[in-house]
Amino acid sequence: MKIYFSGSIRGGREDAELYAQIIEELKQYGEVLTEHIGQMDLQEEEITDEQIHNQDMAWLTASDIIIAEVTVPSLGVGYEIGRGLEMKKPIYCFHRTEKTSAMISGCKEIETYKYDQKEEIKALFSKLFQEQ
Ligand code: 6IA
Repeated sequence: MKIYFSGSIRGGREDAELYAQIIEELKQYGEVLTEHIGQMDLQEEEITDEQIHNQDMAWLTASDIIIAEVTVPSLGVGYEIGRGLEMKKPIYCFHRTEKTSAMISGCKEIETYKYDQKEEIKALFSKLFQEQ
């Protein structure tokens, strides 16, 4: 199972540590293609935006499932969700805020969950990966 985890980078890194914990949790269910999203010390200089886009699109295409933490609003995460939908990938979005964008929670093809504690997200992963 190839998992594409999506989380904010230039949209804001306040949840980076949480992303790292989510990625660790996801690793028991498959290969996480986007482990760098949890890195605390991202060095962006050595790679162009075009290379980032093309590499991420290749990983998105190769993935079996997309998991996005959408609490911190990010253009890139929204873009990946939209492109993933076009590719008919199963998409699961998680947020801690009361609401997320209506374009995410209002889309029938996306499963959106509100959670408070990271233990809840672990239980949700266990359930959703059993269904895959
Ligand atoms: O608009 P944002 O930057 O917040 O978009 C975040 C999303 O876009 C993430 O889910 C990533 O998949 C993707 N993304 C944005 N920037 C990068 C990136 N930067 N590397 C990989 N994916 C990215 C360079 C960091 C690298 C040198 C470790």
